[in-house]
Amino acid sequence: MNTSTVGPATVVGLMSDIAAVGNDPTRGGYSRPIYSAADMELREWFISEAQRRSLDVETDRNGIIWAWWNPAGLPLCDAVATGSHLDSVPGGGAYDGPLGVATALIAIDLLRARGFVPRRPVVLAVFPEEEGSRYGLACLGSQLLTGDVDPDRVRGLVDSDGVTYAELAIANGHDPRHIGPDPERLAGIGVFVELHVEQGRGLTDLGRPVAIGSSIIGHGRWRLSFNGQGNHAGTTLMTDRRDPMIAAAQTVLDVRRLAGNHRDARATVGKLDPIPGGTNVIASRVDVWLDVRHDSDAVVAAIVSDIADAAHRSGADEGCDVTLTEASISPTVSFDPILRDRISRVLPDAPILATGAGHDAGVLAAYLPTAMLFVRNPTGISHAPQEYVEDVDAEAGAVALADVLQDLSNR
Ligand code: HGY
Ligand code: MN
Ligand code: MN
Repeated sequence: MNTSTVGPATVVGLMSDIAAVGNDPTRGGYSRPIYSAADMELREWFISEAQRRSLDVETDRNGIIWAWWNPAGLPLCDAVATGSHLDSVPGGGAYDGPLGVATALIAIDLLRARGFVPRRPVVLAVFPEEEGSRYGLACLGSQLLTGDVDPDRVRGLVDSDGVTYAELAIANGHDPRHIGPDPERLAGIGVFVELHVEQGRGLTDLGRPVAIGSSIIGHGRWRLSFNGQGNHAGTTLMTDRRDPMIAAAQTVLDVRRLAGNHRDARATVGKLDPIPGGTNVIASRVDVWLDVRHDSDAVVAAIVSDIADAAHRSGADEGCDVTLTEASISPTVSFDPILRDRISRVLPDAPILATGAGHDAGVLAAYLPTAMLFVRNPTGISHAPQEYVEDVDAEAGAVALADVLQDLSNR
């Protein structure tokens, strides 16, 4: 509940209301995986804030929360949608996701204060598991909605504790048998605009508070598994080892080297999991998660192929076998140019910026006109506690989103 009792609600006020939810004392920042206590608390927070605003709130079979503002009682079609996600990466920043959700709520307040009555229904959406932190599949909720991911595959996804998505869904009141494409709901959305903290320094360098998105570079996630021979750290001579950690370590270095062969490519190993993971134990297996991005999908494929070849060579040198599994892949997305230009007319001072970060908007863009707004992040850092938005820019984002929603829902 917005604790600021004086004056109208603000983005800063809403963000401060959730500032203590999901703090991660070990990693710093926030850890809010799907359906964790923190995620559930944020979902409840959103629902109560939406209900306080007399929005009609529902949670669909994919766990997406929809909050309708439809004061004219119009048919729920050709809706103007906005929103984002509430889940986070491990140790993530405060703004990645929640800024777009909080700003959407305040944009409705601003439109009401203007006395504006939309001539299209407006709906706020909160998509679950955008980060894919628990099940490794980015934009899980929006991909279920669109049918971009197989529901059977999702039901069987297993988290690091061995909990399947189906078990988690049941534990949180959702029937996993019903997850999957929702063409009717998708057809009811006419346009989607996602506001998000900028995950870079573009706006800081340009000295502007808000930008319009042009595109999302292609990106994918893979898991490399190096299988060797587990053994005793003290009784196994160095010449008698098949140590997957050696091959994995060499591959991490090769990832950096091979990405450097392509201008503007990004390749990252942010997660490495030795099994069993004992200090005095030679690992039997090491899993390495790879994130590769580039605005050419062919370059992404080429880099992954080069990394896989290098990994197999390093594995062979160490007597280990190597498997590569694709977890998710998203092609480069260009947002609808007509919508982008229309929004640019509404926000003439907003520069047009590409992003290297994936978003639910990137999934929906294949099905309906979609746009993004970015809000300045002075540090340019994201997926880390140093992610930041100045108060004045947070409120500027709400005014910009309100202006865009007013233009789009005024017919
Ligand atoms: O990984 C991404 O680009 C996004 O933050 N999920
Ligand atoms: Mn993110
Ligand atoms: Mn995000």
